[in-house]
Amino acid sequence: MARTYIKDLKVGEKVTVKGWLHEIRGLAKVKFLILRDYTGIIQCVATSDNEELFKKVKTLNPETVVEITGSVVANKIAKQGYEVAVEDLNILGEVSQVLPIQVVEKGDINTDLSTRMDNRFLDLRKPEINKIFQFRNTIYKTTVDFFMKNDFMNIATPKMTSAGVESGAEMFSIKYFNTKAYLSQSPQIYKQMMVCSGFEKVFEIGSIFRAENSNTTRHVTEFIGIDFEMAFVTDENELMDFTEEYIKELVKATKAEVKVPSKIPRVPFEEVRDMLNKKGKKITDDIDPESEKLLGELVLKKYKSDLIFVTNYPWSKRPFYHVKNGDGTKGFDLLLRGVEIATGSLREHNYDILKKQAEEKDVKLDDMKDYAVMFKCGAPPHGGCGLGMERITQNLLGLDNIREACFVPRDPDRLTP
Ligand code: AMO
Repeated sequence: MARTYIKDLKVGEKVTVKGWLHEIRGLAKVKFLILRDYTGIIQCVATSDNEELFKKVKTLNPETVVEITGSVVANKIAKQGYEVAVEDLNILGEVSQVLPIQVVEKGDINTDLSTRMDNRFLDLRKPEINKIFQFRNTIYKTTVDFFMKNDFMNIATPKMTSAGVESGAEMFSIKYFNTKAYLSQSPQIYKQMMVCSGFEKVFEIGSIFRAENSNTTRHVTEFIGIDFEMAFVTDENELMDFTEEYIKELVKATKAEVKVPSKIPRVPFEEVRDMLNKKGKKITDDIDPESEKLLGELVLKKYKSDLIFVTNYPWSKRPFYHVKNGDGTKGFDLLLRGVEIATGSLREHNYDILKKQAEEKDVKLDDMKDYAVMFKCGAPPHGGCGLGMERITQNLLGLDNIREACFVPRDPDRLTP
């Protein structure tokens, strides 16, 4: 018999449902098998009237994978108002050892994060954890739809590279035949290359690797970057307008509880520094995580917004490829409740200026031949932005730790499972 998904059950039908035994409850003569598939949860009832079946049911353990055939019958007491009266049951996947963690915990999840991540495939079976990834899936779909509808070309850039351009973001080295390569710390070079290749508007959703030995609630060593780059942009406000439109679509599609004003405030770094200094947080040329948190609170109070663009960061803290703007750059960070979720800028496309800026940062542009040549063969003015999928998921949902938003996280202490 063809399988019916739990979400499609209708009273009066004879069905075969398949899934995991979420819970087994029962009395001497009746057993309630709570079955879970990826569309929902349903109560299935087996009674001792069918002796052979009941004998089998009594041996079952939670998380066994089964196939149940029966009739969907109305029952006011059941959660959905109906249940499946079990007529036949087959075991498709046995549970033959003690589960390392429970899928159903009494009350809130109280298994510690590290044990949960050690047993992530079981942890992900928890309906409340599964929901995080349904949410993330909505972000993914909205992102693809948004860029496609705006005529962006989806690009795929190499993740094994010979060099990077993100100063401060350390790289993992790998053996590449007889030479050394690095895992990509950003598609920066290649998204600029694709713009210079004439695609004009490009985006990528791809893996990014950062060898940052920092154990925080917002850093992982591998994450999914949402990167875009656009040609013929001459003003960083255009980039912020576009980023803002994208974020608004995400908030709308996910129904995230985030305060977004009609226009997200754009506040120069200097003003932000003053706001924080007034509150006793002495910052000079960068905002530390503690100050970012306070900033989130100040912004909410002052602008009634959970989001803020901080513009014109000091040049000393920005990469060489940003367009300079006095002592700062024509770039921005987007902060959500104080946590950075995006960085973007206009890119310097004049070769001579770019070379000089690179020198200021001790970067030898001409050693990066494949990058440098693009600015001598007709590079359009351009700019772009990079966002972190897990940071967005974490902070739109208000999750304590970024690892909760990774299917299988990687951090300095975790290379398994
Ligand atoms: P940046 O280095 O700021 O900019 O990275 C862009 C965004 O990626 C996310 N992110 C991270 N997420 C999880 N763990 C990490 N260790 C981590 N590091 C960064 C953040 C961040 O805002 N090339 C530029 C982007 C550009 O200018 O287009 C870049 O890589 O959400």
